[in-house]
Amino acid sequence: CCSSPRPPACPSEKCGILNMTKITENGKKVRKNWTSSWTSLQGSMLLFTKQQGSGTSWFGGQSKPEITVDLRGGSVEWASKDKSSKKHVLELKTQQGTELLIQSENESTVNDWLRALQDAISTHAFD
Ligand code: I3S
Repeated sequence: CCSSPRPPACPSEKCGILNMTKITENGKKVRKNWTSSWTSLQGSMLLFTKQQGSGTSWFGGQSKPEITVDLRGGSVEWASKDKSSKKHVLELKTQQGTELLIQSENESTVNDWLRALQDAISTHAFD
């Protein structure tokens, strides 16, 4: 992970750029809004920071995570076809009733994230 220039909040267990959208928030369906986000796994927390431009813009910007997901008590799996027309989509559900889709055009990237998220969920299951 993390070739230079090095974004903030990295190294962590896992980080990289993914497309993501919320589909449900606190149990309520919300409109999809796919965005490319810097995604960083830190312990039981998954942080998304919206990408503002490319490359060096990670420096000096306000790259405060926009969405922080608590993975404890959550679940992750391959999203069913009816959730999205995109390829390689994971569905992440939190205990708080938020559902996110995360996606990349690169299948192995998504496979790696699936494993990392499953690991984090099981490692922190009894925190
Ligand atoms: O599940 P949906 O409603 O087919 O999701 C698509 C829409 O959200 C669409 O935007 P509009 O809200 O303007 O219709 C998005 O542009 C698409 O990307 C969404 O579908 P995919 O299949 O890409 O997740």
